[in-house]
Amino acid sequence: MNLVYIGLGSNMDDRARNIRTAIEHMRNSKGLKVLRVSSFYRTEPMGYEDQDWFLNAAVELQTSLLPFQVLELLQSIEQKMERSTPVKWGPRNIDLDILFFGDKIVEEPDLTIPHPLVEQRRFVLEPLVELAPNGIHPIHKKTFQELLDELGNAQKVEKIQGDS
Ligand code: PH2
Ligand code: MG
Ligand code: MG
Repeated sequence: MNLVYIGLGSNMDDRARNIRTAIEHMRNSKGLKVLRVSSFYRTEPMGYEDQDWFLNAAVELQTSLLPFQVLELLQSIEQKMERSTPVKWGPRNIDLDILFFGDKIVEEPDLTIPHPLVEQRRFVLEPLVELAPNGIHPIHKKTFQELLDELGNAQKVEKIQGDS
């Protein structure tokens, strides 16, 4: 069994609904057990700025599947939701990324775990720290809380109260 953290993001259509639908699909996926869901956060777009703000969240799940099997499940959920991504880092109705997979380190052409940009992204770290402040980054050997403290709050991220 591994504890796995998934990052969810959406900045098209009904963003909260898209995130809730993706979580429902995860709950219905054989082999994934959704344990906890973070609050939802309104976040400034990063990488490609000329687009709407995102809604981001994180999910903690338990699984005995392999990283590539979880990746496949997440991709099939994105496909079911007719994910559209015309532009790299551009607008998308749903994005599901594996952030951490227990303390596993995976470096394959199609899959990098931990997610290589975690420590640069407040929109990932805020929801993650809400779920697991003492979680450890297996490469940097720092807690998620420490990564967030080091990153600071230059990127705008607002927790949505009472709406997850
Ligand atoms: N996802 C990206 C690029 N930029 N910015 C925010 N705020 N939230 C995201 O989920 C996001 C992004 C590519 O996946
Ligand atoms: Mg992403
Ligand atoms: Mg992705």
